Amino acid sequence: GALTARDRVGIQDFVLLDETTEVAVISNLKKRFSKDLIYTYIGTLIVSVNPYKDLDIYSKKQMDVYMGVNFFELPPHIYALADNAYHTMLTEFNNHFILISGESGAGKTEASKKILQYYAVSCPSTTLMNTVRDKMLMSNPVLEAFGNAKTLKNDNSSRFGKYMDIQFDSQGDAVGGHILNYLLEKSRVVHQNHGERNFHVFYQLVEGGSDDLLTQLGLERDVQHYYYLTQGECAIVSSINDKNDWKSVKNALQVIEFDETNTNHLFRVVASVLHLGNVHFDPDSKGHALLKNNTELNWVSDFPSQLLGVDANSLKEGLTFRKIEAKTEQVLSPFTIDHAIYVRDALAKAIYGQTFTWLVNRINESMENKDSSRKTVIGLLDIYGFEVFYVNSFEQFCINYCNEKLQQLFIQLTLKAEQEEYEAEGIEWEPVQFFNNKIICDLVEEKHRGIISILDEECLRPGDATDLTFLERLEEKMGNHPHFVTHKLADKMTRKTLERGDFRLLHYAGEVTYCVVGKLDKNNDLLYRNITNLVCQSKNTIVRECFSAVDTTNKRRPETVATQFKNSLQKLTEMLMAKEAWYIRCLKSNESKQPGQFDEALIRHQVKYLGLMEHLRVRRAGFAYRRKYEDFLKRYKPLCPATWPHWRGIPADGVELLVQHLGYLPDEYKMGRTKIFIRHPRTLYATEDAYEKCKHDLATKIETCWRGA
Ligand code: AOV
Ligand code: MG
Repeated sequence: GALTARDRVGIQDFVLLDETTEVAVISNLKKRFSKDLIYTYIGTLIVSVNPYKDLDIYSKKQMDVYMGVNFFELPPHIYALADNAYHTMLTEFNNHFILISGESGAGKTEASKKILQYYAVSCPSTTLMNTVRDKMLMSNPVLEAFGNAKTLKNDNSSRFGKYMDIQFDSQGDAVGGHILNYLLEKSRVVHQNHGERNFHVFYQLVEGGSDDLLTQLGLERDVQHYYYLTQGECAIVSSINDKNDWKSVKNALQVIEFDETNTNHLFRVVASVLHLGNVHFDPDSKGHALLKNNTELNWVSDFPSQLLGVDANSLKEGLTFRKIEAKTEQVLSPFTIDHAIYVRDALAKAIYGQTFTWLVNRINESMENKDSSRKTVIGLLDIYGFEVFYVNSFEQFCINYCNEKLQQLFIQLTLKAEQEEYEAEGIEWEPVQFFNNKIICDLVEEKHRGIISILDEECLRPGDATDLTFLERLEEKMGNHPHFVTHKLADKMTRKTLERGDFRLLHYAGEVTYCVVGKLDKNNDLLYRNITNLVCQSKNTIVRECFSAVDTTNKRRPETVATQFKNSLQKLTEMLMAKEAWYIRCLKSNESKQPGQFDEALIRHQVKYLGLMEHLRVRRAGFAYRRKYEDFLKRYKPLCPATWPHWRGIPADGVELLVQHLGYLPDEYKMGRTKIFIRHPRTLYATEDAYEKCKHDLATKIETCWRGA
């Protein structure tokens, strides 16, 4: 017999599956993936599977197709979600956000870029606003150059969290933008694991910068020459064209109106980091650090280039001595080589990290809409995905904690939204059991008791606190927690041994072994005062601006990195809770970044931990399907003589007539205040099939008439 559309391309909306088993869900995903159909709905949520190849579904033509069209009438697409959010925003005049989640390499950043493009290209616009849109679009290549890097999981991995508001006026014009950035993985500036790179911008500059520019910055056109670029031993990556990317970045900087001075100073910061990395030390007779030579240091400081424009002797002193203020005099205490390297790296990380924040601020100024009329926003959240490496450190701890928080947000919002909808529509509901990861969030962030608190305590404890004493405290306090595993318990619980310096967390997305080495330092993130004072006087305006803002007179200890991060995530969560949420859940199709490969075990794991099955069950718990009366009527009115071609009464009455004509049984559906709720998907199925047949008959009839004429 003839294949129905359902057999050919799978089911567009999981809610309509006959059975809600994991097997059925995965087989549907697989069927669609093999046809390059990477998007599938669960209601209005989108599940996306990374195709690892360019699909011809993001053209202007495609955008036009999805403009203003009813959500369920076209094949699933992120444009449909973007458009639905946009029109809801316009009609209800409220704020929205799109939560894009999934593990590292699943396709979050690509999805967020495509949605931004959709708004920039397809919303109505005036010439004036075109420049704002261009700036919004062009913020991407710049921030990616400075904030993304090749990791083992993703050749273009986001190493910072990003939340971008797109602001719309009451006409629906995109009129401004604002970005919030979260914790950049600064340690990458000075160290990369095997198979990974530093941030893209360094390679772009060295490969793509003009001869003149490189001469001016004292750089050689050879990435292998730079210590900070070569630790991962993969400076050249086949999928990345640094030379071309450099051109895009330079062009983007112009669009976002960076003037010559700013651009120039920005490149100097980048170059000075490269030079700093090549400052090496030799031991003197007592084992104290001595600069190997002055060449690199001179480039960084005041001669001949003024990359940073600081006094060369002071910088040299700062890198090799600690100044201790005694009662009446200053004592210089010389560094060991390790200590000198540590201070050098701290300086490089600090100037790069501060410059990144400065960059975001400048971009925000350039996208700012100064008009005070009321605006609504659609926010795009694109953060670093859950990641597990061979060695996981402070950075992975923060990244995975962040993902834990977003999963919690998702759980709260989906449960909440569902409950509220039934309540608002006056319909009874029975809750579905979720694994609630709040227990893991608490384990990390709880006041006085969580891992971050214990880490902070150790950081603040004077005397003999070390990474290992931190681990001991953790084991004392967390030893019995179901999601915490120490090396003492590891064998019994999971039969996987743990090294002495490790602890393991059982995250919602899988277990991760964290190494405590360096945790205290990274959490403290301190720069010696003499170095801070030095960079405060930098002749490089960016650096001076960044560090003068850091208040050095304040004697109170600044908050630790983890605590700042925790607080910023708390603020983010509160801000998002006040908006209407839309979801894109990205799945990684395979670990080798290959097109056409659908790794079932990998997909199953993600379907599990992303809670897709539970989400599906919640959607179907009481009533699998709901549709606004108007929309339901608009689509299915040809199926009933009373409603075809027009229904002139109240939509709910029309729907009632329609479903009675179709023979819906009384317990198959409920009439809410604004929507019809349908219990079983098969009911809607039958209706949908009838609709298809009716459309087909109609088309045949028209064709026959036409032929006959
Ligand atoms: P991520 O943002 O989720 O990872 P990306 O969006 O950077 O992942 O996607 C990783 C790579 O997968 C991209 O560079 C593309 O090559 C490919 N890809 C993703 N989505 C698509 C798509 N829709 N069409 C074609 N190719 C795609 V991370 O930032 O690492 O958490 O930290
Ligand atoms: Mg990303």
